[in-house]
Amino acid sequence: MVKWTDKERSAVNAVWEKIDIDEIGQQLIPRVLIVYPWTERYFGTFGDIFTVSAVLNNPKVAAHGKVVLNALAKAVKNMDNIKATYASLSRLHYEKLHVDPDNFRLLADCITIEIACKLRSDMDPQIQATWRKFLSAVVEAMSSQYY
Ligand code: HNI
Repeated sequence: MVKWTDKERSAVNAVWEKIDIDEIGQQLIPRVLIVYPWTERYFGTFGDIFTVSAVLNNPKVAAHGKVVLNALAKAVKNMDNIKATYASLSRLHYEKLHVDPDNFRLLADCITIEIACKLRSDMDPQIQATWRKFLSAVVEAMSSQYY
């Protein structure tokens, strides 16, 4: 289990409080699909995501980031239990969605970039270090049910 200091807990919560899930959610999956275009293969049910403008105008793509961020909110609320919090979600991504777990880190990087664009100088190196530790725990938990 990942251990957190009080300072780390408050840093993660402070970052999270500055996040508008609707705003960042809309931008998140477009960024993933544009920066890492091979991730398109997992979103076959989302319709046209074959060009940058199609990705940017696809309502399912825009909506899905909010789903992911709402799941991330659960990790913020359960920092001592991230692995258990994501056990069934990890299983879903492994067994049903067949998402290669390497992609979790790529998504995590996109989350960090989106948040850094928003926080600007508030995302100082120490905050980034703690945020990275938090997202690493999320990535590890999302990968935990892969066999
Ligand atoms: Ni992910 C569905 C959370 C990474 C592809 N994903 C979900 C759902 C949640 C979720 C919540 C909705 C589940 C349900 O309907 O019961 N996904 C997360 C989280 C991460 C993550 C917290 C990592 C931090 N997912 C990824 C990655 C990919 C991905 C990296 C592919 C590149 N996810 C999907 C797909 C679906 C999905 C595809 C199904 C979408 C749909 O609506 O059909």
